[in-house]
Amino acid sequence: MLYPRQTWARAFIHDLTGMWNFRADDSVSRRQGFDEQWYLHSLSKTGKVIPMPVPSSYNDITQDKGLRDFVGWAWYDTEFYFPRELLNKRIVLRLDSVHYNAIVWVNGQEIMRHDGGHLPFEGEILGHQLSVDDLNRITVAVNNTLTPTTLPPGEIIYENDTNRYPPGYFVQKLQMDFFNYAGIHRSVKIYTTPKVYVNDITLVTDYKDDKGFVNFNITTSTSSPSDLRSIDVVVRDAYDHVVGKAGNLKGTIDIPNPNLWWPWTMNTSSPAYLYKFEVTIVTKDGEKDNYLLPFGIRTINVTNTQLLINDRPFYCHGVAKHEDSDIRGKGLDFPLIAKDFNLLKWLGTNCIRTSHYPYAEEIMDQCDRQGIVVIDECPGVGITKKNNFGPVSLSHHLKVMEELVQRDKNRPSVIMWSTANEPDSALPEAVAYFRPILEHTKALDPTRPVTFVANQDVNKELVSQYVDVICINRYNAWYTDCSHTELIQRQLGNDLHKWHGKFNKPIIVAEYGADTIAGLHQDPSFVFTEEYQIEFMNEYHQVFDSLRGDFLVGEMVWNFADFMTKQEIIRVVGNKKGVFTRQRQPKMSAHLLRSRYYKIINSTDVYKGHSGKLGFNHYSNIFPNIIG
Ligand code: BDP
Repeated sequence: MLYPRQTWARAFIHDLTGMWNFRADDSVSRRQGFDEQWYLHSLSKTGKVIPMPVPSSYNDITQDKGLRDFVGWAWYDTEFYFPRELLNKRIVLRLDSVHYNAIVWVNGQEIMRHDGGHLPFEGEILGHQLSVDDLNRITVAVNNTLTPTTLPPGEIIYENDTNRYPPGYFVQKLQMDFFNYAGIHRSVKIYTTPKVYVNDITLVTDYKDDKGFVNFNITTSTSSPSDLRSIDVVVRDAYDHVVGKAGNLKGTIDIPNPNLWWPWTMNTSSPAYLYKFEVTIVTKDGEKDNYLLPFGIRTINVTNTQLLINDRPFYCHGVAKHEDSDIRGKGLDFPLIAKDFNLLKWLGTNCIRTSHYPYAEEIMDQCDRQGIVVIDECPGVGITKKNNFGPVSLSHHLKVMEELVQRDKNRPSVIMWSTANEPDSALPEAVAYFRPILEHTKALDPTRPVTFVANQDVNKELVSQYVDVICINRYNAWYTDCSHTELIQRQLGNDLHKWHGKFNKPIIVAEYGADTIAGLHQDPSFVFTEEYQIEFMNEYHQVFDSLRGDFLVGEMVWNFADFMTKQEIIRVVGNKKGVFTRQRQPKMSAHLLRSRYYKIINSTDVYKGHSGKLGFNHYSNIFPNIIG
């Protein structure tokens, strides 16, 4: 499945962004919509509908608490015209992300179903299912219920004590802290391709001396290449000059003097250099398809102590993020994407983790373009109960990794696949569960390291032996020994040494952080104040500095920005561990981090060695009193 990109052969892409009709099925069974077949008619004819923006989460759009916290099936529909002259094409309906289960109908006929948010799915609409004289209708039913076998897992608890709860009362229990935003989160598009079309492209790049290699494998909808009159493969540089050619579906193209793809902090002259891979096929009947894929030439390797990009050690000074915003929830939001990338650069960040689910392709495009490296994580967060490790969960998890690798395999920014966040990897069941997931992911893509993010005690950890890079989350002086920042260096230092001693693999600290209410100050520091967050982070930074260049290959603060959570007594309107507020204003900690990251950029020999010192000196002493 290729992302719908406009080319001369694929000019028609109709984006259904806008106000859709919306109706939550609040019947006790949540099945009224199916019983009454709401998909057969315009939703507005079935009962009261409200306008709902697509893309967005439906939770924070209205003033209705019931809808914010709704669990069950919610229904959407919208209408569109389809051009008569395109009826002879292959017509595809693509939804970039619907959370969680989705069923999609066109003019009352079911087109497809999909389980799981954050990843795209598509299906063909047949010409006879469409009208060219009248409006057509798309209906989408979305169910946000999380169960022991969904990713992330959750549980519906029925409360049977009628002294305390009305009959049929249930609550959704979550096993992660972030709010379970739901709805049609990303774009919905109708596009066409020729009937014989380019189905998939896999690119694997390499280089040696002054030559780059682009190993390509193209699949088309026709299984027999003899159905094709011609195949033209062309590689263009950033100026659109042709730098390589081929005439087959599989092979290697040599690129003389390649511009390698580098993270933006590692090359001043041409960071994040993107080439274009263009394929044109012509069938015996003269039908033509054409697809253009941006890509970069780079390699990733791992040793016992290092993560290498293009054979140079890479240190990740990054942030773990969330897709989260006021009002839109997890809905695709271009101004927010642009702002976040400006803030990532302002911070001096060279790496993000897509905690705890795959981010929008529009975000990934910016990572490729702007040179931000990505640890690409699947929605395997909160796999902590024994009933989350069964065969149904496993087969779904394997499928999700396939969908993720399929979606992002050609992205130069993606340097690692993360299969989960904080599962109970000390349970014996975890080995039988994660070993095949890690091995399967590696088999799908042998070119990138695989990992999961651990939080167990090193002595109890069972799964990390199967990863390439160890990622761990640590909350010393927050969830343990709260307020005792004086213990951080001793505890974290000893801990990291033990992890490396036991597994002999490079380590990234993938989370560390303290909840901080912006504007709350107290000196001496006190938990939840900005002073505490700074003091806390400074202690972690001392440890990171002592191990950087040894086996520590990255640090990621938790979190880039404050984000919404479920309601619980340890959160005051959301998780406040951001270095930015939810509205993207900096806390003191953002300035501290910025100062630190620019210092790292300036002082890391490998960056100097490659392309000269970057011109960011003036950032390193903005807060000399803070960084000491
Ligand atoms: C970590 C989780 C992350 C939470 C964080 C926290 O990985 O999703 O938001 O704790 O509690 O354990 O702030």
